[in-house]
Amino acid sequence: MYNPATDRSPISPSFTPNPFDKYKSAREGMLPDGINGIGAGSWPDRFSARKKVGERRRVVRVLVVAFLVGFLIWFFVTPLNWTTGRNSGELYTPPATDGAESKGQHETTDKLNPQGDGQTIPQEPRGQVGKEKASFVMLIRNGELEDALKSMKQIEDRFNHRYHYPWTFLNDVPFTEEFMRETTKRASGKTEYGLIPKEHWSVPDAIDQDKMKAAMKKMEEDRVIYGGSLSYRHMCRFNSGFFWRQELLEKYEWYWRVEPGIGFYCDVDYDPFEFMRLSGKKYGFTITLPEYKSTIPTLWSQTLEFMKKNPQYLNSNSSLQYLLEDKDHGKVLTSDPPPEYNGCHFWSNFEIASLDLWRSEAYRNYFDHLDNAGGFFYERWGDAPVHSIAAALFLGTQEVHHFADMGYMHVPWSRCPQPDEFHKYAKCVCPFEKKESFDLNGWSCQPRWWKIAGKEYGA
Ligand SMILES: Nc1nc2c(ncn2[C@@H]2O[C@H](COP(=O)(O)OP(=O)(O)O)[C@@H](O)[C@H]2O)c(=O)[nH]1
Ligand SMILES: [Mg+2]
Repeated sequence: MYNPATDRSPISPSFTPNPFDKYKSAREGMLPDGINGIGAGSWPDRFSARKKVGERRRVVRVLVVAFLVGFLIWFFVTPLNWTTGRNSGELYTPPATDGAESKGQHETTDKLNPQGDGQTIPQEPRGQVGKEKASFVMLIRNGELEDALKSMKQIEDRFNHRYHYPWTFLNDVPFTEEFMRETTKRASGKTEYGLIPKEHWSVPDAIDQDKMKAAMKKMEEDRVIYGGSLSYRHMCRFNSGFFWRQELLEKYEWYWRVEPGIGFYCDVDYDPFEFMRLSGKKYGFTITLPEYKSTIPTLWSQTLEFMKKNPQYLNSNSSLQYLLEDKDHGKVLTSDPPPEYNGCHFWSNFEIASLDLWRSEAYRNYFDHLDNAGGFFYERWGDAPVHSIAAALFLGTQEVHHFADMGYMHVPWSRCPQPDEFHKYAKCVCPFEKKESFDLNGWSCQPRWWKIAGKEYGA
């Protein structure tokens, strides 16, 4: 089986010699001293030697020198032409913001405009090297551009500059031209920008708005995190039930969720999408922790109700024990009294996962059940516990993967691999002591995960 830890390619087996050395020895003696400063021998020696050269050889030498000088002039004067030559026909014109948006989606930015009317951005060819049908996905506001670029820079430098996977950006309002231009510049793969359809980002008719507002007010008074925010509720419901239904994502099988302002601390010198496919994984995470119970008072009872009606969706090799207060509970949900949820979830601001997991009948039905129950608005259900409960119940434990080799930070928690080898081979630069890694924090659900899934190398 593919193991990124042991199967990783050897890093820097030896230093490559300075590539210019071979040119240096070839040039030695060819040009008189002073032209490039690396000629051998003293000038008088060479002068006396030249006196012995016949008239014909002298002419040949003059021609060679003239050719070389001409070549050097051409070489240094024309680089700009080279650049435009490479880019001509590949200029990006930012999409017009008027009628150009079709079906709620922005134009894709890999459209080329050789005339370059309006503001143009030269682009390198953006051919994908990675073989999987996969994309980065970032739900983001225009105002978070700086933090988006920080996240992208790290993911590109640590991984994607070798694979050129595309980036898909989603927003509930149109992206600004600046946002599209700057993120396109930062991506090594194609970029696409989607405007979320209104029905994926609004309060459903069935929701009693007065009841919702009263609940939000109460949660705000109780200082529940994001308790009074309607946009946060839209975001959580969207990430639970709709991001994977966006038209731009239809062509993909895998996604890597990226949030603005994250830290990504180690090289990834293999393709995690390919790894997921080859090893039969469906959901990958880096950090696991308990949810604030005040945001999900009835999420678990609704889940039990759904599972009672649909027992066929419980995987025979589920990760149920990871979710339960009583770690010795076993693999049944129908006990009396019913098992209690401990709040553990995979932190969904990072996810590498299969889109088919969310497209499955089990998950669609689960989401519909939760949506009808109204807890995204009357409470403040997060997409993280919703995704995690589904992944833990519907998938086999072996289909869920902890990316133990990845160093990751989303405020306020961060983790890094523990073994020194990872810091050496994957060039991890973690801005904290290894012992500060969240996996070792008393709040982390990682030990629970390790107990049922075993420790991955690198943890
Ligand atoms: N377009 C858009 N994106 C949002 C909105 N609210 C949150 N997001 C995005 O959703 C993700 C999660 O939101 P964030 O504020 O980071 O929540 P936290 O990580 O739970 O603190 C981030 O990628 C945000 O950029 C919103 O109202 N509109
Ligand atoms: Mg965030």
